[in-house]
Amino acid sequence: MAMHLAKIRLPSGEVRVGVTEGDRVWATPPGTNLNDVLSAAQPGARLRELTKDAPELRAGQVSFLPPLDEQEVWAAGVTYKRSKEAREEESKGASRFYHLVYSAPRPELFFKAPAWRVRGHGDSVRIRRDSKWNVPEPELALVISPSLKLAGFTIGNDMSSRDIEGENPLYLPQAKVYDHSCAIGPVITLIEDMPAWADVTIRLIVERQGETAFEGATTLASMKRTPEELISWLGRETSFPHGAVLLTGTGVVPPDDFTLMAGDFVHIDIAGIGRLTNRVEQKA
Ligand code: DO4
Ligand code: MG
Repeated sequence: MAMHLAKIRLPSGEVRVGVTEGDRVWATPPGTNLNDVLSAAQPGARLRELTKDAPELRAGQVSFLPPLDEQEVWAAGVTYKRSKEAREEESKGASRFYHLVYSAPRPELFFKAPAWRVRGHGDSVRIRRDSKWNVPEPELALVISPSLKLAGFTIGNDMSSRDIEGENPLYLPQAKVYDHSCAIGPVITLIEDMPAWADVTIRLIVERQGETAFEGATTLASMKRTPEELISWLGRETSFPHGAVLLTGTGVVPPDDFTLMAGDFVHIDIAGIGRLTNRVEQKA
């Protein structure tokens, strides 16, 4: 069974880097941070060494925090045809820019959240009060070391207000960046433990009052860009002393008559990583 990296809160309240294997969890010694593992030449071996004397816990005894220390979260956009087409539809006057960015060598990259604004597995995510058309965006997230090496993968939800972006693409930061608009987790899968790229399925399920209100899926075979390409553009003129997390864009867009509602649950499953679940809320 594959090992995963996590940031956990222990029953004592202490926060540690953790290792999970199925339902079993081990904490690394105090003072270890995620980059100590992610920057190691052999992250899997480093994890085993750090946890060799740790007592075994069960997943139910700990809570899973966003797997971040001080890493910034960035996001790529329009990396799947489905995302390009949905945005061309929602933003009539500006549709040609989505076509251009889908085909251009330079990808769309935007700053999504500092680590402190990121929500974890089991936390709530938010829809804006000044928007009537909101969707989750289920995305593979690249975990990048300070030296810009791809170290692993996690799951991201790039919550988005489609009517705000559709009104004018210059409103993108308001459609994408607000309190509780980004969730990441629950664990990081090291690259050596990830299934073959083209076989990786990303599935989105929106649950409303116990029923499935929307379900859709894609595979990484449909992504137009490679992780290496996105990381090289991200790091061209920007350094990341704490490393970074890069969301790679959505390939699952619900139909135009669908919007999230407060009380919905968003489940995102990515093969080889697990499930990220968040409840949707709207500020009173
Ligand atoms: O162009 C706007 C953002 C696109 C995006 O977030 C995505 O394709 O996932
Ligand atoms: Mg997105």
